Formats: sequence, structure tokens, C-alpha cells
Amino acid sequence: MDYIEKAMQRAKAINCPNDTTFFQALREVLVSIKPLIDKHPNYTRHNIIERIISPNREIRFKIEWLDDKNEIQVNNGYRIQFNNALGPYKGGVRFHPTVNPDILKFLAFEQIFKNALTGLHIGGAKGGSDFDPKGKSDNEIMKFCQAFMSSFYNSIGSDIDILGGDIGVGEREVGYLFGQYKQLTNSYDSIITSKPLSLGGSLGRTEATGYGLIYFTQKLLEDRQETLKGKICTISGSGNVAIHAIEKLYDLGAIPVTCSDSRGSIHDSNGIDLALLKKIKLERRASLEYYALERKNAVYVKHEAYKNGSNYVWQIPCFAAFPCATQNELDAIGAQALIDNDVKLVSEGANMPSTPEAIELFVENGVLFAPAKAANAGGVAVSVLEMGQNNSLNYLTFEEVDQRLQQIMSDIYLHMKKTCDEYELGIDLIAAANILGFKRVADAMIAQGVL
Ligand code: NDP
Ligand code: 2IT
Repeated sequence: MDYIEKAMQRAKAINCPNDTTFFQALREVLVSIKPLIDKHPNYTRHNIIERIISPNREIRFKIEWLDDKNEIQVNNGYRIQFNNALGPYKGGVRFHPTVNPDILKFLAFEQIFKNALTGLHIGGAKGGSDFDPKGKSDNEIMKFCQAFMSSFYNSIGSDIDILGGDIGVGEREVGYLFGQYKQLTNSYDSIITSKPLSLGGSLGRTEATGYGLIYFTQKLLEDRQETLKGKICTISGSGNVAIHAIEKLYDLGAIPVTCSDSRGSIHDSNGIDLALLKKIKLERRASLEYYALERKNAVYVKHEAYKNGSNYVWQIPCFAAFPCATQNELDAIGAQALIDNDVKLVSEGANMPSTPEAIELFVENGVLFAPAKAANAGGVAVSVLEMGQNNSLNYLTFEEVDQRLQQIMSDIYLHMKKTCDEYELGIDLIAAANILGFKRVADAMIAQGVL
């Protein structure tokens, strides 16, 4: 049996057989690092694969909190501290009803290699809860965040494990989580990033993932004497990543024409009205249905009304597509429609948004594909800049952060390009990201010895 099937068998034995999202992420990495494993027997000798596919620690806890009716609610909380060979565990926290150990293991596993790609010294982790922030009052959000932190604050620390934002966790939630940590420990330790500025957050962190995605895409295109200027772009999602990707696309003269949320999609052929989108999603926290009510020329399509829930966004002809909502949101139906409409590039803002079938279609049809691990690494990279500012008490301007972000995204691309040349990968940026990330983590594991 080759190392891929052996590792998959072991992963299935030590995890729940239904952890399909984690197995999907795992298989992609295992398959694409083959050129590295074949070339360097050292990794096999040190049994790196078996060691890297198991989380160092999985924490599961109960969260009890009082809602506005004084009724007791109970949720599940998790933190997967997957690998800390390169530095302290680092990764976001997700609050969404779909959160379970499978989803968090996939996210934490991806985070190990993404964090390695940034070139910064951070390990990989992810956490969260099945708590649904939708429809909750501000007081309930605060109560829940406090209970979440109380349940596991003794497992984190600024040189142990640093939390961050993700779906359902933005500045508001981070502020409450941080406040509770301070209350419990009497310490202003930098145990979480994406903090509000008033609590030591970094300028430019809110924008970093979306802006970084577009900077990375720009580098990729520059190398092919192309630009985004004047090009029609489709985006899914309408949260932190999608909104700031749209903002940067406008800065570069592109025309973003779509967005989506958990209920439906918008096509606005005149270009998304960014101010209206921010008002509806960030201020009112409302559904995109209201966008179509206020912009008469925009088309709104509910997911359930469209091809087995496949996102309508991918049916719109475009030069570049940016999935920025959630995992497995770009399926084979969407990929085929994009290809039929002659898409040139797909760049992933969300974590693992393309299904394996969609990726296969893109590869077969020569579509340039920028994988999430590299393309959305700008968020966590600026989180590390936030940690640095907290520790040094020396704060950067927005322009300084933005400059550093551009440099980091450019360096990630250049190192991936070198990896493509070294391992004769052609334009396979998935393999380049996985080989480069894996190699950095594996080398650090070998240097530390068997622990
Ligand atoms: P937000 O919570 O700000 O926004 C999430 C968006 O995705 C919303 O529009 C939401 O719709 C939609 N969405 C969430 N779940 C689903 C679902 N199951 N089906 C369809 N739509 C869904 O999160 P972010 O923008 O921060 O995160 C988006 C993606 O980017 C995630 O994959 C995240 O892991 C990834 N990411 C985030 C980073 C960050 O810095 N924030 C960094 C790197 C990656 P609705 O408004 O209806 O809830
Ligand atoms: O997926 C991700 O990289 C994030 N959600 C950001 C993590 C962080 O710690 O800033």
C-alpha cells in the first residue's frame, strides 16, 4: 500500500468515520506532496506523515449561558491544537450551527500549512462552537462569548495558542472574548487577534483577508501580463472576506457583480453597490433580499430555488471568480458553468470552498487556480502583525500594515513559483502550496526531535 492509502487508513481509524470534510482536506495534501515525498526519503524515515495527520490536542467543552428570557442554553465548544512545530498554535474561532469536530479538524489542518506559507512562526489550530449568532441580541452574544472563554481560557496564552476571527466571529465577539479573558486572568495578554482598535487591534486587520486575496491574484496575473482592470468578477459570500475583496477589486478598476449569503445570491450587472452591501450585512446584519429591494436592477435568487442548492453566482459569465463564503460552496455544476463561460481564474477567499470535483474540472480545462491556503493567508499574516504590535507596544499605520501585507502575499507567490519550477509542477499551485507548507512544518518537526 502506498503512503497515501496507509495514511488515509490510519486517519479513518483514529477519527470518526464520518469526518468526511477532514478526510477531503487530508487527501488533497497527501496526494499533492508526492513529488516531495519521492524526492526526500528523509520525511518517510522520520515518519512525518503519520505524525502530522494527528492533532496534538483536541479540546472539547460544554458552554452554558443564560439567554434574554433567563433560560439556560447549552452549546458545544472545541479547540483543535493541531501542530505547533513552527510556533504557538494560531487560528480562528467559528460560531456557526454547522460547527463540529470534523469541520474544525479540516480547518485546523489547513491552517497548519497556510500559516507555514506566510513564512511567520505560527502553528495551526482552529476552534469554535455550534452556537448560532443569527437573531441573538447583543447581550446574548456577550453572555455566550463570556461563557465560551470561561470554559477553556486556561488552555490558551500568547505563546501557547492565540485565537482569531472566522465565520460568525468579528470584532464584536473578539472584544467580548478578550474582555472575559482579562477578567479571569487579570492579564492583558495578546491571546486573540482581530481585536477592536480600542483593545489593541491592528489597523488593516479587518481588510487583510479580502485585500490579501486580491493582492495574491494580482501577482498571479502580473506574471502573465494580465490585470484585473476592467474585468468582470464574481464573488460569493457577503461577510468580512467578500466585502473587502469587493472593495479592493473596485480599487483596481475591476467590476465585481455578485455576492451571496446563506440564503441567496445577488447579481448586480452594474457592479455591487458596496455602501449598500455594508449597510445591510455589517450594520443591519440582515439578509441580501433587502439589497434587491433597494437596488431595482439587481437579481436575487434563493439557493433552494436553484439547481439543488448550487450557487447561482457561478452561472454569471466572468473573467475571475472568488468564492468567499464557506467550504464546498463551489461544486461541479458551478465549475462547469464557469468553464462554459470561459473563466480565466479562480481564487479562493474562503477555506476549501471548491469541491474536489470542481477542482478536477478547473485543472482539466487549464483554469488558473489559486488555492485558499495561499490566497487567503493575508488575514492570519496580519493577525501576527497585530501580535507583534501588542508585544512591542509599537503600533503601525494602516499604510504600513497594507505595505507589509502586499509584501507577504507577493513573497508567498514567489516561493510557490520557485516550488513549481523545482518540482516541475507547471501551474499546479495546489501542489506548490502543499509542498511548500508541508516542507516547512516537516523540517521544523525533524529539527525538534521525537517529542
Ligand atoms: P463572515 O461571518 O464575516 O461571513 C460569512 C459569509 O458566508 C456570510 O455572507 C454568510 O452568510 C456566508 N455563509 C456562511 N456559512 C454559509 C453556508 N453554510 N452557506 C452559504 N453561505 C454561508 O465570515 P468571513 O467572511 O470571515 O469568512 C468567510 C470564509 O473565509 C470562511 O471560509 C472563513 O473560514 C474564511 N477565512 C476568513 C478569514 C478572516 O480573516 N475572517 C481568514 C481566512 C479565511 P450569512 O450572512 O447569511 O450568515
Ligand atoms: O482561516 C483563517 O486563516 C482565519 N480565520 C484567520 C485566523 C486568524 O488567526 O487570524
